[in-house]
Amino acid sequence: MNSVTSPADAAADPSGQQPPPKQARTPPPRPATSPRLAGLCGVVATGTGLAAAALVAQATGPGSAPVTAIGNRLIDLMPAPLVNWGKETLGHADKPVLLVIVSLVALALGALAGLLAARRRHLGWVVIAPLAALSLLAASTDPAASFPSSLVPTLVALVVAVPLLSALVERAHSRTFADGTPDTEARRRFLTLLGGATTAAVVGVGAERVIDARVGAGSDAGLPPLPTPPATEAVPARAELGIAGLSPYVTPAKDFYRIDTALVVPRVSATKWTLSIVGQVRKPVTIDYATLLSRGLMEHVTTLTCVSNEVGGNLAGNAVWLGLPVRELLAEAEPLPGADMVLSRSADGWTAGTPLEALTDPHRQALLAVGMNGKPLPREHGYPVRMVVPGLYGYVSATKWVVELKVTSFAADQGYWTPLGWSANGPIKLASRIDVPVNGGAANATTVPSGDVVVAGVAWAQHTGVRAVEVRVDEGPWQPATLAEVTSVDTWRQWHWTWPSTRGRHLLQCRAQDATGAWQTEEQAPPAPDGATGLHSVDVVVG
Ligand SMILES: Nc1nc2c(c(=O)[nH]1)N[C@H]1C(S)=C(S)[C@@H](COP(=O)(O)O)O[C@H]1N2
Ligand SMILES: [Mo]
Repeated sequence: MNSVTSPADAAADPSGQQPPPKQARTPPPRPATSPRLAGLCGVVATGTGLAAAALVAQATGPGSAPVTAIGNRLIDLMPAPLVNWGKETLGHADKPVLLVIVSLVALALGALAGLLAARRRHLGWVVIAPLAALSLLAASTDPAASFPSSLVPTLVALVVAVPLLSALVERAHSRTFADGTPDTEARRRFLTLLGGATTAAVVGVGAERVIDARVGAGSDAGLPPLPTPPATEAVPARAELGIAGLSPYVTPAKDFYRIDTALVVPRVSATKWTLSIVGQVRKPVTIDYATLLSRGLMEHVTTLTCVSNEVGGNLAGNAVWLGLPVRELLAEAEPLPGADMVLSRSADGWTAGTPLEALTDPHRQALLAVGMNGKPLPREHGYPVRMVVPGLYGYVSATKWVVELKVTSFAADQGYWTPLGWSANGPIKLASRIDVPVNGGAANATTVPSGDVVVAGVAWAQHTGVRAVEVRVDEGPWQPATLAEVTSVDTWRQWHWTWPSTRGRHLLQCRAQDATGAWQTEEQAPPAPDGATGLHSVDVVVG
């Protein structure tokens, strides 16, 4: 039985016998390719492959592109302090920054694959195979993409990048004829391929960006128009003071702040959308978009606020939301005793934990919203359907692209941000802000002409209501501001005060009182874990 030996056994043959030299049959060694050129081949091949994959991912779901899929899984795996650090230091740039980092690492690994492939063609796989496996794994676990089509972009990347790398590396080494003259024709072919691939990659990425920006709300074929709600909430003219620089009472969708953890804005088709109410319920309910629209929708004006908003910050916005009260669907599902929370889940896997009683309360208009300011929700704000709950910070209530409501308990479940160090409960804190004069900061105080100066801003205490706002100058006595009207206690309230100013540098501050009589606290607290407090201050120079 010792006649069977594998090639590996033969190589390790302890007898020391060497296999006969094969020199005669192997072609003469290729001239060496410069490492720089080999690396460049790898970068171009990888870049072209990734661009092709990103384009294809426009059809299979944006979360299925290799870079996005890996980026999303990285966010999932990152420790909480790192996620929070990214959010705090980079703000909205955190996502582009992460995508750029993942892309650069992929291109760097592509360069390495190029170097290896230039030595021996199949060595490139040492880098490519694990990278592809990682991408396939990341895409297949993407909550927004459907398996197995989510694997297609990565496979496309391979089909493009691998032969391209071979072709580039094959042509990269400088050839010379027997008489020593360089083969300029071969060089030209190499450069043409390199340039062509680079151009294709750049055009591909550009096209992908254009398509991504174009495909938005309302693009679903056969989508029924939004119904005119029987119950509309007229915005009184006196809700809008019309002061230049003051936040408008109703925030246009394009100016509305945006917070989402997903690397790319999820694209959910309204015609395919369904919402399921599951968990601790007697009768699970599933509803589709057309049915949702056919129900008696209502309009309600609600001011959304982010828990991450700093004192004086602009992560708050007011909109007219059109939707179905969540309580109606919950009533049909019949929550079981013991349930005290609803975990709403987005198509991108994000979750929020909302107290059940806030959603079943007949006096709180918690909506499954389909419309924002008279139009279908923009994609960025949760198209086709999102939650809006008056009085609760967005992270515990305002799930965009919502697809599931799980009736559960705070003891059993947690929303996305809770294990990352944010409070399980997030009632919005009483706050007020000075919009005019603009806050230039202590080092760069706004200059206003002397005389009567209009000071104006907004104050909010959603679901309780704002009763009063006061302003003080240089920590002097508090002066009452005049309040504008509101549609309900669920929105912010504009206010203004005329300041008989004196020349020099001054500090303006405001504070609000809610409808229960409680005054906004002066005590400073950071946004984590349950919302910032403190007074908004603005430095001005009267000159
Ligand atoms: N799917 C999903 N929904 C989400 C979020 C998110 O990251 N993903 N962020 C929440 C947070 S923290 C806030 S403050 C609001 C913001 O809603 P907007 O982006 O429409 O202003 O959405 C909430 N809904
Ligand atoms: Mo938020």
